[in-house]
Amino acid sequence: MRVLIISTNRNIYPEPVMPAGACAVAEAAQRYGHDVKLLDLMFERDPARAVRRTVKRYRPEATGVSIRNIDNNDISRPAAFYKELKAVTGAIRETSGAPLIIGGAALSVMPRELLAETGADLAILADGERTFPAALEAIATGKRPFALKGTARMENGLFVSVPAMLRPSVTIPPAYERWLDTRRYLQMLSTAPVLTKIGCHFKCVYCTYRKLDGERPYELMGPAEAAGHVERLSRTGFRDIEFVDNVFNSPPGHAISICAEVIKRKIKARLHTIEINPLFVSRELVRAMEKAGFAGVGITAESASDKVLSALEKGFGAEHVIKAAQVLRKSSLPCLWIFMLGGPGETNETAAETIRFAKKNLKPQDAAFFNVGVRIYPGTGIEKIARAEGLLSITPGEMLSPVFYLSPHIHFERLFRQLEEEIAQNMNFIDIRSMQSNRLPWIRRAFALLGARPPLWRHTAIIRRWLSALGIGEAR
Ligand code: B12
Ligand code: SF4
Repeated sequence: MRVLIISTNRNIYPEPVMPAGACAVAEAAQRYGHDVKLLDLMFERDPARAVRRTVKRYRPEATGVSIRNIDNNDISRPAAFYKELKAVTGAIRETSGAPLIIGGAALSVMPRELLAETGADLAILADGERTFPAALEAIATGKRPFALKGTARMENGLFVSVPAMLRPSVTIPPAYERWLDTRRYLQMLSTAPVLTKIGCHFKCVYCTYRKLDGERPYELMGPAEAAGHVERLSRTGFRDIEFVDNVFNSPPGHAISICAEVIKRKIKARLHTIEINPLFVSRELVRAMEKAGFAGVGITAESASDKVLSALEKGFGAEHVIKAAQVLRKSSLPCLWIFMLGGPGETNETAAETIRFAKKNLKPQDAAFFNVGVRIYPGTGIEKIARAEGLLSITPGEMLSPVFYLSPHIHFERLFRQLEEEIAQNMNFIDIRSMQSNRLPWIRRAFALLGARPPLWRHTAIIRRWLSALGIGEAR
């Protein structure tokens, strides 16, 4: 069958991310013997036109649409990416009568709403590498793919889903260069994604990952296989490789054994992860990550206040955050400390505690990112809290448009003022406005041309000083 996969993500903030899921699904369909084409809309000027042109030329017998982001989780300048979908699915419908199937990380967060929004025939929940080829098989043999496990559809305006019973397999990193114009991504300092597990044992109150990965134990890729993928990618021109696991260091032995395998094979790659949990930061892990070649790690602390961490149900407390900082201070790993202010239990005092922690504990080569407000998605614990506190009254169906939790115990103007002052005084502090700044794309290109390597946040202080010196203010 001729199968067209369209990756709809066009968001270039904080960096354009290679569509790992869309490529993996394309590669899986090809393994099952289909003729597959992938249209990546990331750098297309006119996405609807590109879709129409490709569909007319390729005449797909089935089209898969990959949806990564619903919105940008930015309370100050929310971007509702889901609104761009209708133009894409409309262009497909205008030019093709073939079945339209949707999938992707965003879809698994709000399948009902995205099915309604796109008018697709079928949605594939979570793992696409087995279910998508199974759906294609059903279509090719004239069967209706609706009974397949792990799918959903709208029937007479009602949402009907068949829960997944299959244990999903950990995604094999695709050969990105076969599917994408990877040069464009590398010019913007993007990294090549590798997934080494599914699942997370934490239960953070705002998290959607359980909806994506379900309630199940970890599904781990063996260290030799994971290191083998890193080696292959590094040999095919991807020097910067990012582990996109929910939490890279959980279970901790998994991360350490992958590092050990990378060290054993002497793989010359620069490794990255944005998800290190403070609870499992140990000397052993940090030493292994240094030796394996990690160029930068994100520490998802969220807060340094016990009260807030407990309300967020993070599964660790301020003592673990402090202990992680002590261990990391003795290492050479550059860290991006990630904080989320304004969640349940937050007050101006607890926010000040977190900012004080960052000022005291960051190494000179570290940066701190402060986000304010927590995006509420249907089915999460924070949705329940917001409803119980009378802060949320809209229906789940209306929650595609970004809606945020803001603690009723905090004076927000005061918080924003304080954050503004701290950012002005600490050149390695940033907030979401820096991550979404329209200067960021050209800063990325300029740094790439100057030979800089990811992660860009390592250069936060330099960038901010340059922007000030050039008289164009902060990275906003
Ligand atoms: C790592 C990660 C990042 C890294 C990416 C690094 C990199 N080099 O790729 C960074 C930190 C940069 C990042 C940034 C952002 N992220 Co992010 N990220 C993730 C994370 C943890 C993993 C994504 C990943 O690569 N998974 C591995 C791939 C293989 O899985 P997949 O894409 O889901 O694909 C599978 C299925 O979805 C399905 N599938 C995919 N496509 C298709 C197509 C078809 C046709 C079918 C049938 C199936 C199918 O099959 C695939 C294989 O099984 C997810 C959470 C998660 N667990 O998914 C959030 C997640 C994707 N991110 C999210 C968001 C919001 C963002 C940001 C907007 C945040 C921000 N404010 O900046 C940005 C957007 C960046 C951009 N330019 O688009 C959301 C998106 C949904 C939403 N809430 O809108 C998620 C789901 C987290 C969440 N809060 O729920 N992110
Ligand atoms: S650690 Fe991350 S993936 Fe796991 S529940 Fe918390 S937010 Fe979700």
